Amino acid sequence: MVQAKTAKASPLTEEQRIFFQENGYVLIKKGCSDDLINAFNGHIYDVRNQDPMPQWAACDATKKYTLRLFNPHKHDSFSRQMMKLPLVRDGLAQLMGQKAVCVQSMYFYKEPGSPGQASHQDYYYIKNDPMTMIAAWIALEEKVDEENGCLWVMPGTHKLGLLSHGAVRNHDEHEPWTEETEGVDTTKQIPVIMEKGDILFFHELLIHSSNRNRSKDRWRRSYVCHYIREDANVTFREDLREKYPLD
Ligand SMILES: O=C(O)CCC(=O)C(=O)O
Repeated sequence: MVQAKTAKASPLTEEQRIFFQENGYVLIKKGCSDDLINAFNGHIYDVRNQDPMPQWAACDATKKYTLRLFNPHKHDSFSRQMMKLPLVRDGLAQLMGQKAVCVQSMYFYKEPGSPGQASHQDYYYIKNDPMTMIAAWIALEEKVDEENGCLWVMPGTHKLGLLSHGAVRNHDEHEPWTEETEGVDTTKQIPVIMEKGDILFFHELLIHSSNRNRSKDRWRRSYVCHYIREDANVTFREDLREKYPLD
């Protein structure tokens, strides 16, 4: 009997792997179906529409994380399933050379007017040993562009090592509670324009950021999960120690 395959075991081409190594990121077009994304967005909407809203899905506009649900995969099976997309699981295994496990997830809804996140390297926030972390950022809108606050990346900066981070400089664009890379000309960042279902893999040392959503009526929902190699561990961050397998 032939077992049904849910995805190609090696979804990334050689060119895509080389592009990731050279640039610190790679964009995979249409890695997730519109139907699945619509169902996921509808599910999160329904969860947040409950009365009372479950604690994990609640966001307080006066606190951190107002733009995002933090670690929904720890509470919600749909979010966990989205964290395990076969293309992501197999793509990460190609990039890491071994199986990946998930340590963090964030569902961003970033409604019009919401600030973005200043330029940073993810490793600054999530130390892991050995350093193996890669993010997978999935676009949950028809279009994610400069107007509604897309991600910006600075190609090749994953080769710079960990940079110092300090206070956020531009409060018009960025959430003030985060920290921002110092000593690098971040105007060299380029926008990553994405369509629904596109998946961006990026390295933990890649400088990236996003700006305020300046559209009138377009949200910028996205789901981003952070993964490490299965034999690696998150250090320091007690809240992100648990490793979620992707099988
Ligand atoms: O999506 C964003 O606006 C920022 C996400 C980000 O910087 C990250 O996940 O590390």
